[in-house]
Amino acid sequence: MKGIIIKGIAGFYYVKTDEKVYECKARGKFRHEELSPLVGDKVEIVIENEKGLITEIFKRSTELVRPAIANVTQAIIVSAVKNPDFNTDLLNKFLILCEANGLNAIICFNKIDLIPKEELENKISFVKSIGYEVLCTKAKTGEGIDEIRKHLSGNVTVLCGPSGVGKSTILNNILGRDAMKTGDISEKAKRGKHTTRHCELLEIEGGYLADSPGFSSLDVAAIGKDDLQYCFPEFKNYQNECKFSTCMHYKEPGCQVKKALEENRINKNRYDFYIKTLEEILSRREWK
Ligand SMILES: Nc1nc2c(ncn2[C@@H]2O[C@H](COP(=O)(O)OP(=O)(O)OP(=O)(O)O)[C@@H](O)[C@H]2O)c(=O)[nH]1
Ligand SMILES: [Mg+2]
Ligand SMILES: [Zn+2]
Repeated sequence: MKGIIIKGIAGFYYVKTDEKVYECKARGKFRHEELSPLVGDKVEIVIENEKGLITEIFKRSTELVRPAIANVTQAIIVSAVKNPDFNTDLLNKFLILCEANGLNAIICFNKIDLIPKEELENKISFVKSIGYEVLCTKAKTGEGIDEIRKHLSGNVTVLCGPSGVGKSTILNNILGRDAMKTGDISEKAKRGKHTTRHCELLEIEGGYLADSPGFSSLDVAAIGKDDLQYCFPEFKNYQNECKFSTCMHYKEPGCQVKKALEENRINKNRYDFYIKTLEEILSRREWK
């Protein structure tokens, strides 16, 4: 029987088939192959004595490490505009990972009740200048949730972002029921308390939507130095026009990306982040 893993907890995987959801274990061979089943995996299962066993994991179209989920087509990156504070570096890193995986990325600013309108407008124009779609929500009251719903049909979407930004609140609002537990953020540090501990796929609007645990760091070092520039969609109009075809838009002369930066057609924060990440990648690996 074929199915999709919708949840994994403590060594058990919940596999949805056309018939029903089966609690399954994974066959030992995966451990030897260092392949762990992920939520979102399409799998083959067999049922023996009422117990399910995953016997095969089909090839993944995408694979994220954080959150650990396979085969998603789209990520909604949830950022609270305040409480916890907006983290631009983390957003930039996650966008790189989305691009590297070929995922459609949408940015959702939540808790818009907590900052003045002008401040929100600044944040929105930053994201729009990169070229991504922005949605604004006040998940607590349901404001903006319909906009998110419109993007779900036919997609496998993951809600991701730091702890406490309101991912589970958004999901519950979309579903119209309390499917996931939500948690307060700490009064003092204004940080989330890592309420959600696992990824879980839920069927909605002819697609799937996954909640995921909040993360506080991301690693983009696995991306190749030559691939990094293609994770910045706003470079696209310039990167093939540089003097050198191998230009990394770093210290090379005749660079059109740097020219676009000087003329404010590329956001400085983003370019600086590109260079910072490139230097990190270069220093961590020996390129021969
Ligand atoms: N002021 C305000 N608070 C909100 C809003 N949306 C969610 N919250 C609150 O933010 C807190 C954290 O919400 P969660 O949905 O648990 O956050 P999460 O992103 O799922 O966090 P983790 O599961 O820890 O990763 C809760 O107290 C929510 O009530 C909003 O639009 N405005
Ligand atoms: Mg949560
Ligand atoms: Zn260049």
